Amino acid sequence: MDITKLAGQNLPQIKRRDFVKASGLTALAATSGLSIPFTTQAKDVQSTQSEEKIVWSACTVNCGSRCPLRMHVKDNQIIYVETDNTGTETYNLDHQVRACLRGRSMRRRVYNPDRLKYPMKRIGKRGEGKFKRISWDQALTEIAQSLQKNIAEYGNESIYLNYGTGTLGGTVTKSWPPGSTLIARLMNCIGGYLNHYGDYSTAQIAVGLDYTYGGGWVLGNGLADIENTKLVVLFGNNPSETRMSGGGLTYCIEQAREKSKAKMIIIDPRYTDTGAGREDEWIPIRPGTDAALVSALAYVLITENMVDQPFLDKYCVGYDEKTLPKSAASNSHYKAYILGQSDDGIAKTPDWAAKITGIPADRIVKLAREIGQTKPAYIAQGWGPQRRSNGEIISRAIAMLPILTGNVGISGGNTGARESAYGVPFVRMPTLTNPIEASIPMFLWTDAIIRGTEMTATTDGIRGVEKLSAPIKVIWNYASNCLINQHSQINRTHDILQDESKCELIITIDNHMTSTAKYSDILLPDCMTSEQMDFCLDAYVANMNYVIFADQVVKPSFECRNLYDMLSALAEKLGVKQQFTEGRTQEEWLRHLYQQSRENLPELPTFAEFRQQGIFKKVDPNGFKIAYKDFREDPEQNPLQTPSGKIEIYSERLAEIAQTWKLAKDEVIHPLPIHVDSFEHYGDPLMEKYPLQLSGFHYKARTHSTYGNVDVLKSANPQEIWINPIDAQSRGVKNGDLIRIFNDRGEIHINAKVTPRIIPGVVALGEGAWYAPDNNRVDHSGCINVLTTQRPSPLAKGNPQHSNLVQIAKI
Ligand SMILES: Nc1nc2c(c(=O)[nH]1)N[C@H]1C(S)=C(S)[C@@H](COP(=O)(O)OP(=O)(O)OC[C@H]3O[C@@H](n4cnc5c(=O)[nH]c(N)nc54)[C@H](O)[C@@H]3O)O[C@H]1N2
Ligand SMILES: Nc1nc2c(c(=O)[nH]1)N[C@H]1C(S)=C(S)[C@@H](COP(=O)(O)OP(=O)(O)OC[C@H]3O[C@@H](n4cnc5c(=O)[nH]c(N)nc54)[C@H](O)[C@@H]3O)O[C@H]1N2
Ligand code: SF4
Ligand SMILES: [Mo]
Repeated sequence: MDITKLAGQNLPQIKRRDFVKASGLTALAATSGLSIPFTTQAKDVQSTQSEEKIVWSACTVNCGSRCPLRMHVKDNQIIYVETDNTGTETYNLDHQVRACLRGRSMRRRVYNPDRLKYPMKRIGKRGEGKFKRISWDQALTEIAQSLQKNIAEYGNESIYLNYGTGTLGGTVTKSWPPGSTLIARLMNCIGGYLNHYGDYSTAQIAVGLDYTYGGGWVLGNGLADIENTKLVVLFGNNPSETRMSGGGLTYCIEQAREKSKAKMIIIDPRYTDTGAGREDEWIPIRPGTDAALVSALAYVLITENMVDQPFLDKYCVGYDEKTLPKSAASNSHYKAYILGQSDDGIAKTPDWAAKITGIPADRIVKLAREIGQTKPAYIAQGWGPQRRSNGEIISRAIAMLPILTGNVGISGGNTGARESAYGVPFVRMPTLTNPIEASIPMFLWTDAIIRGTEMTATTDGIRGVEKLSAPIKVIWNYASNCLINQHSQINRTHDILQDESKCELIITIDNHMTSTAKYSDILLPDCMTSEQMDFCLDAYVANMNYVIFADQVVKPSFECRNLYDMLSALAEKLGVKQQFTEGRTQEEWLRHLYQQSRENLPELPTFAEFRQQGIFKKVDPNGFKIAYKDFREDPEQNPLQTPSGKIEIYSERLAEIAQTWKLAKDEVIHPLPIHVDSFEHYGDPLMEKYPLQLSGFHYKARTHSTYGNVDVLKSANPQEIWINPIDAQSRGVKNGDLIRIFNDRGEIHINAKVTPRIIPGVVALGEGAWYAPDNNRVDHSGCINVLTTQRPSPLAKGNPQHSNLVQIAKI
């Protein structure tokens, strides 16, 4: 690989030292744990170039972190990017929030040849990528007219705000949830819009775990609490890749373990970067079978007397006959299920689970003893295990381990959910009220285009109304690549969008010519974060959180306009400018929000001081987060928000749904967190045709698709399909070979990474590569959504994007 060539080709003005820093060499150094002396290089820059300024900006993408970027600018050009230089290395206090290699390559997104430069209108077919340049006035006039026409004909329920998280960390620019965006604010001025609920991240766990613990989103102990634990068990949780910032969780987990010396066991089909030699044990598991593993662990815990019986009696419903709800049949409790005394008559022994999970029985026994005998234990799941066709029930099953062992509500323990983080109480942009009550599961928007008015509460999980009154006619895609790249089953979406009489207008507001942009009717070129002023917040960190002053670093490129300005101009055309702007500019709004925030947080400096210092950090005044501590201390006074007020191992609400909802034969909803098969999983009859499980993951090369067009990141972290040597050998595939991956939904051609870091029978592909189809619809980038399905999971109606069956062959 010639990195010099790659790095130079798009950016001829690039400087040598900049190249070294943003190059793949540094990326490799970062992944191998080497540190690069950035500050020394910065000094070098300053001493030779006197008029250079440093301006604070931020990376606001949806990776769970948010990072400050200190941009070196000269002559309105970003020449160099650094990160936080304030604070110390003291974890959980004011430690430095260091950007990852993606953020540090921000310059390459700003000056990327894919930048959208002018408003454009589609002239070819959707997806062809043929556009003509139009004026801002024409673009906004056409949008205003189309909105008015569709509202008159179909009502505001036909206007949809698509999922999009490209600027999740922004304040004025925040892109999700829809109700927090400026698009919503504008639509609310003209009668509202069709909302969505749930997200691609956590659709199944958000619904599933709520039945166990209640109260909506289920909390976990903060990761910092790992310093009080003896054992860390992570199910499909990979913070070293999914929370990469130095301000984020990967740093916390290491620092906390440094203190507690807790043992760490990782359960994942892949040997992840979170392991990378730092784990004590990696237990490879067949995807989608965690509930079988947990059931067998429960079997050992029960038969070897390691369950916390007083905890189960006092705090839980349905562990055994004593606490089973009256409505439940006798012997329908969890213990009976595990011991084989309920309907199926199968004891969930380690031997039983070994066949399903691929984990040897003796290893299961050992793990059970380890969990049963080490207290407290921090047991957590990432969101990989739940992004599946049986994800709801899997998320509940994993939570059974801390429940059975009484680890809930104590320091050093956890609920089985992912960690909670502290949030700074900063004031957000007000977006007015949406008069439209209807809301769809975020995953079903393609269906809402073709059969919207057939969709009801019980068939498709429609909320707010019994039934939709209109199909989707207009789509807003703001900071979203979810029209194509990030939504499942691209070829189905393609077919649906080809019929322009169905969805009549697709508006995309983005910085780059993405695959979503190519399927849009009107393209509005947005400013990048560094081309405007905003506050950046909402990172996932442990006990310390922060807000970043993202200042305007350079003037907008080409004809780009920021979201606030373009929507203000559209508001004027729609006759609602005063209501939309309240007479403020973007900067005036930020000053206004800041003033309000200072009332919540008196320690915030003045606006001018904040601008200068760039980042404001605050440590959680309440110390380490321990989820459901109050409940543990006094369950009578502090009941959970479940119907019983207790942890519901047996859920009567789920028993009722299982009776009343229409489900296909291969879909199971069950009152207990049992192991079930589901579509496109191990054991599916479809495996005869497609014998490999294709599992996705979130990749360090990108944040979803964002940064996916940065050449140096691409060359340092190539897009490859992981395949075990056993599966490769039987197909004659060698490392680096070009292979076909296919199922009935599509085909990808990409290179193989033959590695023992993946369990046999499973192949893995990082999500987010930029869809690159040829004329036969074969993708050549490794965009996994060519192969994923739009069939939703049974309970949440969520995206089962990690559950896919495929075959591969050498080309
Ligand atoms: N198969 C599969 N698919 C998945 C997933 C998976 O695991 N597997 N994960 C899912 C998950 S969890 C999520 S959250 C979604 C994420 O899906 P998206 O929210 O669509 O995330 P991105 O692909 O990063 O797309 C964000 C878009 O915002 C744009 N953008 C970035 N900065 C700016 C800006 O300043 N202004 C504007 N206007 N645009 C900007 C980017 O160019 C990009 O087009 O993907 C989901 N899709
Ligand atoms: N670098 C980077 N960071 C990101 C993102 C990104 O795109 N790039 N996206 C961000 C977003 S929006 C989100 S939602 C989060 C996503 O965070 P997660 O959903 O937790 O991330 P994934 O990589 O999908 O899954 C985590 C791990 O679960 C494993 N896994 C998959 N299936 C199973 C299973 O059945 N059982 C078990 N035990 N393990 C399984 C995967 O191999 C992976 O290592 O990441 C965030 N962080
Ligand atoms: S991609 Fe995430 S971790 Fe990396 S710089 Fe941006 S916000 Fe930070
Ligand atoms: Mo996500």
